[in-house]
Amino acid sequence: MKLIGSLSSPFVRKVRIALLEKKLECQFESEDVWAADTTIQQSNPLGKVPCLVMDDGATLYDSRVIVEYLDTLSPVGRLLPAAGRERIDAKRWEALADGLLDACVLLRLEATQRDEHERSARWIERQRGKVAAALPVMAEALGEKAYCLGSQTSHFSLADVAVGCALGYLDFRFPEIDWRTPHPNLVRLHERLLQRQSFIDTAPA
Ligand SMILES: N[C@@H](CCC(=O)N[C@@H](CS)C(=O)NCC(=O)O)C(=O)O
Repeated sequence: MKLIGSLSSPFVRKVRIALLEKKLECQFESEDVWAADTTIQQSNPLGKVPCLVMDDGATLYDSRVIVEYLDTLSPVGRLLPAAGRERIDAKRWEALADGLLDACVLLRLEATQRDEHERSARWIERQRGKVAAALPVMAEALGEKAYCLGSQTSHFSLADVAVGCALGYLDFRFPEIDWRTPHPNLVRLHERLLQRQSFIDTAPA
């Protein structure tokens, strides 16, 4: 398998963490999707990373589909519960964390890919509002649990991978957004996740 991506993308990081947690071998091919000569659309018509090239040459995107596929390849480091309410809870956590990241990526594009006169204050405000609204919902759902998923006894899952990537990206690209002061339980989760080798090895760069 080959993963096409960039070391700064939080969506690519989600897949890299899944590969490490599941101890799956995979080549990494670095791709700058913003470069004029990018060939990403030969693998993903949407022109986005991550994109997974499977051994038979078929390609998979996006990060949610890739991670779900990887989880079927081995019982090691199971990331998604097999079925039922817990499985869909994990997917909802992932949708929330990815949605926060979508807003962050749009904010970043506004700042890096558009000229000053093209930028829209209303659009920026709208995206910032999504980030600001998602964080307290995450904190409320986490409560005093060690990990996102489960009620009394929580356990590490894809939900934590997704939330950890979202919080890590905020620190990486938006250090001015203070999510720590209002949400000490998210800080505790983030610190717990940062002790895992998979998170250490994939720190955004
Ligand atoms: N929903 C997608 C989002 C992927 C995404 O937005 N990737 C960004 C890099 S962080 C990208 O490739 N953007 C290029 C573009 O929008 O043209 C996923 O989960 O994989």
